[in-house]
Amino acid sequence: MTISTEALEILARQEIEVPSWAYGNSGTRFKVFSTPGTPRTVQEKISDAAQVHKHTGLAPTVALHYPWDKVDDFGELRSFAEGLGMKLGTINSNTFQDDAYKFGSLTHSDPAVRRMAIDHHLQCVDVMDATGSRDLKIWLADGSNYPGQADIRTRQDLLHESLVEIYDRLGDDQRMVLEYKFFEPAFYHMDVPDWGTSYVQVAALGDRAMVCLDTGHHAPGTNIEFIVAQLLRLGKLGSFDFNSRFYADDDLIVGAADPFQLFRIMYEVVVGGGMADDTPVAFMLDQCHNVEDKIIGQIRSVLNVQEMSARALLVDRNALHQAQRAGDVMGANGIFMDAFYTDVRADLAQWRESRGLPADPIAAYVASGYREHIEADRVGGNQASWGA
Ligand code: LRH
Ligand code: MN
Ligand code: MN
Repeated sequence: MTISTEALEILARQEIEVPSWAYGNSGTRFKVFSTPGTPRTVQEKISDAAQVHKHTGLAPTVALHYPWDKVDDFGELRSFAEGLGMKLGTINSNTFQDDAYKFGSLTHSDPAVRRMAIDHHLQCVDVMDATGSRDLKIWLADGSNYPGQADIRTRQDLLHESLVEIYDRLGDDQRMVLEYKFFEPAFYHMDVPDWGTSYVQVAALGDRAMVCLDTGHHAPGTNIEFIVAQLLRLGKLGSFDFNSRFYADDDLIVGAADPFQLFRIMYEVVVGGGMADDTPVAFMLDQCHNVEDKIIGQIRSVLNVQEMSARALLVDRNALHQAQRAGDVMGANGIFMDAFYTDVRADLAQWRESRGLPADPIAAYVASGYREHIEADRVGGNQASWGA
């Protein structure tokens, strides 16, 4: 099986957004290991992100987290990024680090805290106006740890009220994506725990509010590709936060833990129109690199998404539908698995070269000397960490 010309055209327009926080030091609650050459400023994070794009041609935008990536002049930051051939992407809000948010933010029972959280989001939209970003991503840490601690039903109503105010501030070309997560930091209930809750909340707002699916935010065993199919069917899949996990919200390299799951997800994206020219689906990474090289980790991640997209595009859909209609269980499964087991790496390497990109992006990055350069250059100052 080789990748068709039509599939290559689809792959040529694929873009995967990288997160600024992937380039900072991160870790677990036990230890954050630092890496020489880690960025000290937002500009240095964007420079590192530009390396991923330079060697893969796949990642022209970088998502920012506010206020982790706060600067005085976001217009200037936009020009800086553009000078490196990059664009600023999704603005991620942050209502999980202030003391005021101990018992919630947009769902807090105290109107003063809700006001503070709404105002933060309005500020994020101001940032989007300056950066030219389309998407505001909202992930809430809101929830409770003990049964009875919070009025879970009222909090849904409060969330709706808060989101209405934020949604109304969006420009015509801007969108809101609401990310769900089934646990952590709250352990009994989260106010946006699942796709259904996110869907209900965004559906009540309007067309420019959609769901963000973070692949690491589900209970083990969840059929994520089913959720992808359903949200695409409903026209409400706004974006992905791609990463992989073995146990919890591990934020590991996408496709590292379960490449087959990534294939199944990409297949549903393909059949649901998520790779079409005018797709509303934004592909983003949400990852942290605790022990591995961060830039190489990001290159590996975008390549894994590309590889599984290519394999998903290989599925012989006509033959598959025929087998499905005929009730040919093993035939249908065989057709699906044939595509998954097809190694597309050599074809993609050749195709990359034909487009003026390195056949082996990781080798090209290592040979470029960029790592030695940043290790020597970025001494002194504070290295960025997950969160700053
Ligand atoms: C929450 C989350 C969310 C945040 C990011 C740093 O677990 O996935 O997307 O903004 O981590
Ligand atoms: Mn996420
Ligand atoms: Mn997460």
